[in-house]
Amino acid sequence: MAAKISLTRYLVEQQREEGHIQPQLRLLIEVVARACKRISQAVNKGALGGVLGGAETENIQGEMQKKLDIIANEVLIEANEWGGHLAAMASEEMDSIYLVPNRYPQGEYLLLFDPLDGSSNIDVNVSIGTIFSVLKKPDGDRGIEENDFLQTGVNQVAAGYCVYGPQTTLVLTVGDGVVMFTLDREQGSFVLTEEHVKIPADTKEFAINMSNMRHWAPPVKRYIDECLQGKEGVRGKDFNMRWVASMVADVHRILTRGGVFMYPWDKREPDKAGKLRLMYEANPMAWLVEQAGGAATDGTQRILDVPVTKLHQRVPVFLGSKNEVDRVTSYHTEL
Ligand code: AHM
Ligand code: MG
Repeated sequence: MAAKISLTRYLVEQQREEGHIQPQLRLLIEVVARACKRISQAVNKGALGGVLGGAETENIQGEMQKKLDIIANEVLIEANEWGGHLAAMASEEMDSIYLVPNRYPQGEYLLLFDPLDGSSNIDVNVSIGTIFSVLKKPDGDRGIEENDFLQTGVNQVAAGYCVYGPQTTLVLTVGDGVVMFTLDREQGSFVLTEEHVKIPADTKEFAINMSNMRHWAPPVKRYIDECLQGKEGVRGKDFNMRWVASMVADVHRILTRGGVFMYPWDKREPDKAGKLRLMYEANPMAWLVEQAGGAATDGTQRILDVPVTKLHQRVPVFLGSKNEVDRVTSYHTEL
């Protein structure tokens, strides 16, 4: 029987043979994976670990934090601050950037994360996850500032997520396709379980929060109306709908069997570009989806090209099977 390939071995071989991964980046990915293992343990314990429920604090987005949001954030910071691979971090749960303390060596990378995505699903025992994105810090010895993080998604050097569901699965890209690793709890390591992940170009499955329908813009309403008409309508086929309300779980389904995921702008809060955050939710997911042959836009342009002006910037998201994303994007752009 072929030997199982652990994440460590996979990364070492990528570094040695393919030259895709620099040593500091390899360390960074391993450290993030180690932190995800710890978060997975905390998530698994649930009520037994006293980690469920609210923390009675708000993040900068004005959202109430859960205990596990804060625990996951702390785990990621503690794991990453001392290894010498990072210059600074940014998180959905922190107002501004976190500089690696002076007592540790500074590395060349910047790490962004949503420590626990899908927070509303924690207490009801539904899949949640950690999303991360890695950028390079600008050259030079000056101190890192928030502006240094404001790079478009095309500049990412690694991106991924870890989904805590029936299995704990780490999904990764360094710009050479998408690979998946499943946590083997007996061995305590992530094992390679899927290479060359591909999203089919066509699909009959969409994911959107339908309760917001009355607030959508006309192109989104048109797209969903046509899906709902099924065989009898212009699309000539029936569609199925799924909405987990954890982006990580919805994107994981799309990487596994195709589909289209949408979180559009809507009229509830017209001044907000969307609900999801560009830098640590949309950008890493968009890159993974593109690397698996899918597409990701904000309705008019590639998410990876969206100019960044703020760390916690929001963006509308349409991602998944290419032909469906192209269609809903064309409804936004055609005259
Ligand atoms: P979170 O980062 O606070 O968990 O919020 C992001 C989540 C996404 O995972 C998911 O796609 C969306 O918000 C769910 O929104 P809704 O509550 O409208 O279903
Ligand atoms: Mg989130």
